[in-house]
Amino acid sequence: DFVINLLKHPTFLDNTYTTKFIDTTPELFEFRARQDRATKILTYLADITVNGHPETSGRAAPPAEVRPAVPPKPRVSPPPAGTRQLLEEKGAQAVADWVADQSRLLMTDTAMRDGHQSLLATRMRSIDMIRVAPAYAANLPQLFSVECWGGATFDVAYRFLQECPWQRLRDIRAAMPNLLTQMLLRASNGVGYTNYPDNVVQAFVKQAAETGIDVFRVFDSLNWVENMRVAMDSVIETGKICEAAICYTGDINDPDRAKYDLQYYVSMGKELRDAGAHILGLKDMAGLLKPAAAGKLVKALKEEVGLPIHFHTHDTSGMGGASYLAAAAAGVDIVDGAMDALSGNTSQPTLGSVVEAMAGGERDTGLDIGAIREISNYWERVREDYRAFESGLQAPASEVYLHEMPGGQFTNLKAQARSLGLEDRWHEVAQAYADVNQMFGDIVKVTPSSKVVGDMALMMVSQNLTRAQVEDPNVEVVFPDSVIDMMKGNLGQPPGGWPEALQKKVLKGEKPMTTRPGATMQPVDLEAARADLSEQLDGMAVDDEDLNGYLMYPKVFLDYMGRHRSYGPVRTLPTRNFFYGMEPGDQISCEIDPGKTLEIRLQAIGDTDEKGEVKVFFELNGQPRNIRVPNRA
Ligand code: BTN
Ligand code: 3PY
Ligand code: ZN
Repeated sequence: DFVINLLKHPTFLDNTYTTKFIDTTPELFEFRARQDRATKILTYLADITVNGHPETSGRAAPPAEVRPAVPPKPRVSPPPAGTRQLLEEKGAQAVADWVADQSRLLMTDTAMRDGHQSLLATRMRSIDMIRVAPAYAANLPQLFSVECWGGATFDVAYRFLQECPWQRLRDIRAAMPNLLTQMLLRASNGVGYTNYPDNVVQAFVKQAAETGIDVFRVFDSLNWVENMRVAMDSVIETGKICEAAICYTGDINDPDRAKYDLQYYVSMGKELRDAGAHILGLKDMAGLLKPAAAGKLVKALKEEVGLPIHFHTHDTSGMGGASYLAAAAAGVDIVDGAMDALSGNTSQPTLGSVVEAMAGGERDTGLDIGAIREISNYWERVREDYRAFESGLQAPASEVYLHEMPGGQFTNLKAQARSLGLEDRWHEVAQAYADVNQMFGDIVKVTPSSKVVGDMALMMVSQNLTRAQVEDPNVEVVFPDSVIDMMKGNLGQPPGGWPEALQKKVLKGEKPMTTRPGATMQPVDLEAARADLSEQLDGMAVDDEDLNGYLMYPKVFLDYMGRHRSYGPVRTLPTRNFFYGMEPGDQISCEIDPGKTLEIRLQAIGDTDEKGEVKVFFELNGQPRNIRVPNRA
């Protein structure tokens, strides 16, 4: 009967009902009183304390001594006007025009998205971002944007961090009211790994804009512009900024890679401009755009396409900063850096160092290097808590020009190789990745096409298969599902199509699709999906954010909701305690609602009883509370 209760609730009646109601309107859950959320959090803490967290056990642990991560103080309040005010007051085209007018080199910080996606397996929790966001807003109002959402962060939040990605966005948005928030959108693949029906992509973009995204970087994993239009049109319709991206692969200065030459990129840029892009993204996801080529490409795109250019690279080779300098000299408008402590190697070039390199020159960024250092010092401390997710990569390497793996995939694939017992054959995996790319016809490799190439490469190394054997019609090969799916045309079409002989072998005679997958996929009945989801959640009301989470990742979302019922708002726990629980004598606080804080102290851990359970003794806001959990350790 809480449904009736809900319908009469004032926030529902006046239509402001857009937030997570379990967390923000607990009075609706009188039958599970406030105290109950505290019990849930204590249950989680007790469980992790006794059994460890499945994601961190067996991995390197953070330093034993806990130094609190203190975010820098905002120097002014409220924060000065920034790019966001321009968007709000004058619209997306005005922002693009303003960008084109600047002589400064504009910058985006990627620490909250690509930085940790590329260095820490995407595991950074919202609380660590939200705490520092006010310092970004007050102390770095000259930033073009803050990339803080999309890509792999969406499903990792639900799947591994037990938190709602929409809530993360809402909180970051509120903490940085003057800065443009930016996301990475995989066009028809949404924030997933396969094409979705058009109306699912449209609904997702609308919701992301509503919850707080200002700049959408849209790309297609095969550079198929046809497959980007639905997402681009949806972004444009919301009034937000459509940054359509060219994914860079190959080498425009290498005559052996003529498929992706200067002309290829210039014509793609023109197609994206004609499709309505406000800004042209140059997305160098693997960090292959060498300095001389970067200068040449930026110059050509500026002259022939005419849009402002936003260049994104990864520093896997160690050459990323040099490419930025060359691009800046050639007139690039915006570049992506990561705050120093989350930069370098497979992440973005070092933001502070780019700022220093430009300082005092014609293209001085105007950013305060002192403010950058303070924020970076905060990230440096935060990063320690995520030691379990460090890749162990020791140095940049020119090998990236051989394998061409995206920065966001590199460490992931390495971990996958390790789990298959192939760790000491990593350089063979790298070679196989390059071979698979050639075998597939030399394609763009970025999520999800990069995952398909990775799956195939791992399979070849683990089964000791060569490219010649895979291509031989007389050698039987059991292809990974992702390869079959891609060859069927389910991710779209690469330039020049798929190699026919291989495609035939993979599909065993089945006819591939050559049209846009979304054009023939049935639209999802959104209200039926909402009703279906509600029923699976025992009649709980389903808002648009939850519905969109469910449409992207049905099972991941339902699993998240199931755990949410047992563990409550664990996103409010400090990261140390989320991953490692507590030690007797530890005291922490977590704010489960604005102004409502739980003070939690772990008193003692009991022995395991005859039922295999452990009693954990807490003090909650000064009152003793005992929780029993099974000992599974
Ligand atoms: C996951 O990895 O499934 C998400 C993290 C939450 C899982 C909880 S943590 C406490 C309990 N112990 C486990 O092994 N799983 C759950
Ligand atoms: C993603 O899609 O998550 C990426 O980072 C691609 O570069
Ligand atoms: Zn990237």
